[in-house]
Formats: sequence, C-alpha cells, structure tokens
Amino acid sequence: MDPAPDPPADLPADLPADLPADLPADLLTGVDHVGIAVPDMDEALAFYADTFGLTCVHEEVNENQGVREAMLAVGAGSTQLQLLAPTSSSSPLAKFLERSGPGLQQLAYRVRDVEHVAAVLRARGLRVLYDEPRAGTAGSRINFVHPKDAGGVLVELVEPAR
Ligand code: KFV
Repeated sequence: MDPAPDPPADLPADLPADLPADLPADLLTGVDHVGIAVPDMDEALAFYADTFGLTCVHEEVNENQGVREAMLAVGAGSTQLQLLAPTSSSSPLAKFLERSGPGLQQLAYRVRDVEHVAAVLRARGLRVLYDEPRAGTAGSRINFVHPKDAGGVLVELVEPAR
C-alpha cells in the first residue's frame, strides 16, 4: 500500500492524524443558512412574506441558545434564511440586537462532520466556541467560529440531522 501523502505545506503540524490530504476543498459542503437578528419574530415573518414572498418552512425555540427561530425557504435552493429573535435578555441575540441592531448575525456552513471541521479550524488557530457540538435547528449539531477570527463574521458549522 502507498504511504499516506504528506499534508499540504500550509497546515500546522498538530492537525489530527486522520485528516484527508485534500483539505480545505472538502471542509465546507454548502451554505446552510444565513441568520438575521430580528427584535420581533411575528413582525419579521409578516415582513418577509409580504415583501419578498418568502414562506416559513420550520419554526422552533432553542432554549439552550435563547432564541426563537424560523427557517424561510428561498426558491428551490437549499440555502435558507434563518430569522432569530431572543427569548431572554441573556441570549446572544439580545446582546447582538442591543449592540448592532437588527441585521445579519451569522453565516452558517453545512459540514459532514462538525467535530472534524472544528478540530481542523482549531488547529489552524481559530477559536471554535464550544468544546462539543450543541443542538441546532431541526436536530442538527452545531458549533461556531468566533467572528474576530473569521473576518468579522460569526461562522456557524452545521452538521444536519441524518
Ligand atoms: N457578528 C460579528 N461580530 C460580532 C458578532 C456577530 N454576530 N457578535 C459579536 N461581535 C463582535 C462585536 O461587534 C464586538 O466587536 C465583539 O464581537 C464582542 O462583542 O470590535 P468589537 O466592538 O469589540 P460582544 O461583547 O457583544 O459579544 P460576546 O459576548 O463576545 O459574544 C459574541 C459571541 C460570538 C461569542 C456570542 O454571540 C456567541 O456565543 N455566539 C454563538 C451563539 C449564537 O449566536 N447563538 C444564537 C444563534 S442560535 C443558532 O443559530 C441555531 C440554534 N442554529 O441551529 O442555527
């Protein structure tokens, strides 16, 4: 059997041993959703329906994240719009709204294995927020990259439910 190929030269030496050599092309598999902070969910749902004709395809409350969320389908694409409203004053969304007002809060990439991608990004020196993935929309497993390590964008990693 051929020996394993050398890792690309620009990767740090302390990457997990089982990383495929063709990174980063395989790291992110799509844009899962774009998250928008809204102060009032019902108002926002009405605005997006009446203005852009976007319909809500899924709604839930994530108590752990302190958010009420609604996923809106955009045409036949697989990237959805996620409206996020805080359910408590300690929610990250409440802090974001207070500081920045309504608007783009996060960009969420779909991944096949959230632990693996988190390990790669940590090894590249980025702050990944949670030690272990947490529960996300519709049974997904999620983690986040700190916006200060990602060009000012809060990056969410989403491993969809199987
Ligand atoms: N985008 C860009 N910059 C941001 C930011 C954001 N969303 N949030 C904070 N910042 C900047 C902020 O402007 C400030 O910069 C600095 O980060 C610290 O802000 O240059 P500046 O002015 O110093 P703080 O102090 O307001 O925020 P902090 O308490 O540090 O919290 C930031 C962060 C990213 C650690 C926190 O928001 C967080 O833990 N976020 C991850 C969890 C989250 O956002 N949950 C809600 C979505 S739940 C979800 O999406 C789900 C369930 N799902 O499945 O999709």
